[in-house]
Amino acid sequence: MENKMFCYQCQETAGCTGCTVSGVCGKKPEVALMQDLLIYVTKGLSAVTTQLRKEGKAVSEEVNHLVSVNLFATITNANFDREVMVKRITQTIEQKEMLLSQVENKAVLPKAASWNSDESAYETKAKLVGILATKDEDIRSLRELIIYGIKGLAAYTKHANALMKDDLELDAFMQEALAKTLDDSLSVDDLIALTLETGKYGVQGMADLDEANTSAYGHPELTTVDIGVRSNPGILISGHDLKDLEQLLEQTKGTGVDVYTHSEMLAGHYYPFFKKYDHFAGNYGNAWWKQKEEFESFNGPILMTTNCIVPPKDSYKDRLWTTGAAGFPGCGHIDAPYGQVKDFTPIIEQAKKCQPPKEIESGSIVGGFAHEQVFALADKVVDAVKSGAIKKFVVMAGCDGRQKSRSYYTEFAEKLPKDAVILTAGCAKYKYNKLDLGDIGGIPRVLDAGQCNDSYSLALIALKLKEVFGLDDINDLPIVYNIAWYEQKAVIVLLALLYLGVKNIHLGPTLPAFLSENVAKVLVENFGIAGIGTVEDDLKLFFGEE
Ligand code: SF4
Ligand code: SF3
Repeated sequence: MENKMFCYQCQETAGCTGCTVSGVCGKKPEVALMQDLLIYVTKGLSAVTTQLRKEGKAVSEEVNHLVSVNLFATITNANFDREVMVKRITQTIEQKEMLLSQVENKAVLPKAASWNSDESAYETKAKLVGILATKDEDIRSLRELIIYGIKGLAAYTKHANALMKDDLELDAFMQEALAKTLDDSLSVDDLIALTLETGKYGVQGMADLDEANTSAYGHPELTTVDIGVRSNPGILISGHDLKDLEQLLEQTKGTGVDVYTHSEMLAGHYYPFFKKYDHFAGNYGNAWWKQKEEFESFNGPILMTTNCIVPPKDSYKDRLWTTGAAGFPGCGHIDAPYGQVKDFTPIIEQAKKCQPPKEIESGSIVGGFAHEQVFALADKVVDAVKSGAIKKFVVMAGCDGRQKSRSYYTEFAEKLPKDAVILTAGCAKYKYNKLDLGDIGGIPRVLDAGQCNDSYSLALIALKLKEVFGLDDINDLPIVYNIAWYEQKAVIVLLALLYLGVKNIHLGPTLPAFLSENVAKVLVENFGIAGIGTVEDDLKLFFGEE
């Protein structure tokens, strides 16, 4: 039977091989097809911009933003709206045509750079340019690994762009790498080299975002976040975009509406800037995949600033709003041109008519251990390592997901030796951040740096420890890596860690379906990448017999 679609970009892909009938995430074939075509035309545009740069011509920020938002919109659970994809395809072709006319040497361009058609041909074309259009399994695997890394990177770039930070070198790289995924002359070795280069730019992109976030909002600091509720109506803000959080908090001031964070937006509480808002109430709920129950009981509007949206139930669909690259058909979408203020009035007005959130949890969680906060505690941490009070750090960053097998991470955290400290970032932490794991001489046993992009902080912390202990190799540190992945942002985090020389990363709950046997072998042989086993076996592996 002919596939209706083919997508294997996330960890929950059907049968751990690929979604072919409909997405496990809820993505319909008609959306998947338009996403395939959007990626194709974005590659075409990228080939044109890359050639223009080679010819010494400038490419505008507007075009760079178009490319990164196109990529972002195709990340797992970011945007389910076919019409949005169609509009972006048309816009991308138009932009590409304009730029194509400026290219002197058109002969070097790939076919995608000249493809131009109206909407009536989109579907037919989409069926020809999806993932399976690359026949060689290893080339396909590497191309997709690079593309997924760049999708993750594009999301981070978009957040930095929202804070008016643009990195032209990074944009040029992303576009050049995308164009290279169309180049049939590149060998497996060339693409492996490009994969590592993508990791290098992954570090740069996360550093850019860190700089954008911290210069706008200060350095994250140790913070206790309430997980209960107050008595006012509330708005729940989810996703990763801190600029959206700022604008929402500003606009809800004095309205009698509280603002709560959800999932990855929890990290907003860690930044000093946001502490001045009295109505910034706390964090509601858990990681993305529990939203069907938690959005129901929240009672008020929910603003999704990025992935991860779960197709909403009718009971709260009218309360689900999107902005930026996120979208869901039938849900309200609020946006503004780059650099301008979004008007969240409709959401605030809706909130005023809603019941306050229903309490589902109470108490608090602690976080804010990004690089500066950990550096401030460096003496304490180093002493604890030297005295043997802390024997090992376990990096458990990454994503959470709905598969039952992910209870591994809760159990792993619970059964860790008591002298081990977890370093985390991303929504993976919801598997263990509400357990009472205690502290070691005042250092909490779960140090949460923030969002998945704040894995950058974890890398800086590792580099700092390497310096303090006078080591030559980052792998000589008492740090083990047991990372959970779900979507493409985790792919760029992984590639960034590989670029930094980190070896023996364990990746779970399953290895990516998009790694062919040979590509997986390269990762295993050169970087010691491995999957996970049982909790008991992995504890033995990481800590030996205690
Ligand atoms: Fe399937 Fe994941 Fe693709 Fe959704 S994003 S269609 S679940 S592979
Ligand atoms: Fe989570 Fe979607 Fe990846 Fe940013 S919010 S880590 S899954």
